[in-house]
Amino acid sequence: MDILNAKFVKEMCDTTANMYRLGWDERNGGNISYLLDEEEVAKYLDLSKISRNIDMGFKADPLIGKIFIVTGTGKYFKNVEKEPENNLGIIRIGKDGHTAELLWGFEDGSKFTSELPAHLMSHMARLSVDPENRVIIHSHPTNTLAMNYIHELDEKKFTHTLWEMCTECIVVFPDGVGVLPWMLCGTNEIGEATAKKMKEFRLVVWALHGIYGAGKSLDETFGLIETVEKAAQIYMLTEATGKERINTIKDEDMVKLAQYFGVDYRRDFLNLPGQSIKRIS
Ligand code: 2HA
Ligand code: ZN
Repeated sequence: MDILNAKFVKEMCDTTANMYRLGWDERNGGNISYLLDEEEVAKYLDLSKISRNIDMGFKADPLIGKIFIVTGTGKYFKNVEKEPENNLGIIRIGKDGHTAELLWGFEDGSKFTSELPAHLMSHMARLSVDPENRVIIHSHPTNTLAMNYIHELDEKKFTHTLWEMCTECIVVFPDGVGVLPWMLCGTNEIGEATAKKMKEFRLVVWALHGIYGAGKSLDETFGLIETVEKAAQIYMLTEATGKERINTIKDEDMVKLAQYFGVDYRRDFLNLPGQSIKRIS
């Protein structure tokens, strides 16, 4: 079977194309990694054939034998749909824990995203708290980034403002948004810091750079980032009027939403008495 017809390749093409058209992933901005089911990949590829071994520069022992489809370094989301075989690659984490075995893709000689440490370390962190996690997406969504320049970069305050901007925000990301200070990207250090946040949050802002999202599917993860970006857009649009926001969703209303939809939200991110405990459960 032709791998270009595989659902996971098509989904990667669709997601990168959507993100590019939304203006979130200029030039080579953004990267995606998606943990695949070995049996599904075996329908398209001979898993004993390794086209290249590439050192990752860090250890990912808990992921040994796991297979990911990932975007390539220096590649443009704009071009993934046209040439998936050059812009995407399928890698398996080798037995030594630090080699990526290339099973397909990167046919022009390129390799996986420079943000592989942040991706794989985030996969390990999310899988340790949610065995169903499959996807990590990094992106540079415009309004989320703009908001970084004018809003305090405090996790509680940043999350609270986003929750206030759209009624459904607290339902979509009840665990809130983690925030990392500006750090050098592409390094193991930012990878480790991101993964630490990912134990608590499915969304992590990289200050003045972009955002990381984690989820069970490409759709779910994209939807998380899309919802943050929509809230940030409302924030930026209302800020730009120079007028005071005289109507806001109140903390009491957020509690009603969380209770009605049955979500386990960050109580300590609201400003209500008796809400200092982190979780309902
Ligand atoms: O891969 O977005 O953070 C390009 C980036 C790096
Ligand atoms: Zn980036």
